[in-house]
Amino acid sequence: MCYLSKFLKTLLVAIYITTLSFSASSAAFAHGHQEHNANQKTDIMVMSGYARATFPLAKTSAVYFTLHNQSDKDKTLTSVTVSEELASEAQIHTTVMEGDVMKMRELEDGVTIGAGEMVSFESGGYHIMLLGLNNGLVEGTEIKLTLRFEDNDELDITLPVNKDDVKSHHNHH
Ligand SMILES: [Cu+2]
Repeated sequence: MCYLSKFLKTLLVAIYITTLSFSASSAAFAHGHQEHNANQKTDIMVMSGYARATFPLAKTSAVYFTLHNQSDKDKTLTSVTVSEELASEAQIHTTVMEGDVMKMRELEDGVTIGAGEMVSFESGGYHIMLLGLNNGLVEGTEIKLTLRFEDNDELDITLPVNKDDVKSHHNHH
């Protein structure tokens, strides 16, 4: 837990390898905050979303959620935007192993969610990286993001800022 928190707070790398199993993710996230922002236009439901709280001078943080594509065609999340007051940029990242080191990499082509499928953005995998935070992220506040999809659909979402990884809490039960 301490080891985990340090890495989370400094955001050097993602922390532990999590199997991107949708069923496992759903079970873990069931204890977390439920944020259902269904949007008829995009047919994408955002579940269990949150941004990680930081110390005040932190310049980066990460956002996690599960996207459920409720339409009958594939959807690709191509970009995410954040208000300038909060941060200078939001990027779609993945986590990859380079030798023994986990590194984050921007996904220029975005992430595709197959028709009817769910994709989890979580520690050790996909995540939304916030860069150039102005005042860090304060626990208990909310942030607004706009998700953009390849067909120019947009989805505005509001997510809570939580201090810890939902799964860290879960592991203490
Ligand atoms: Cu990242």
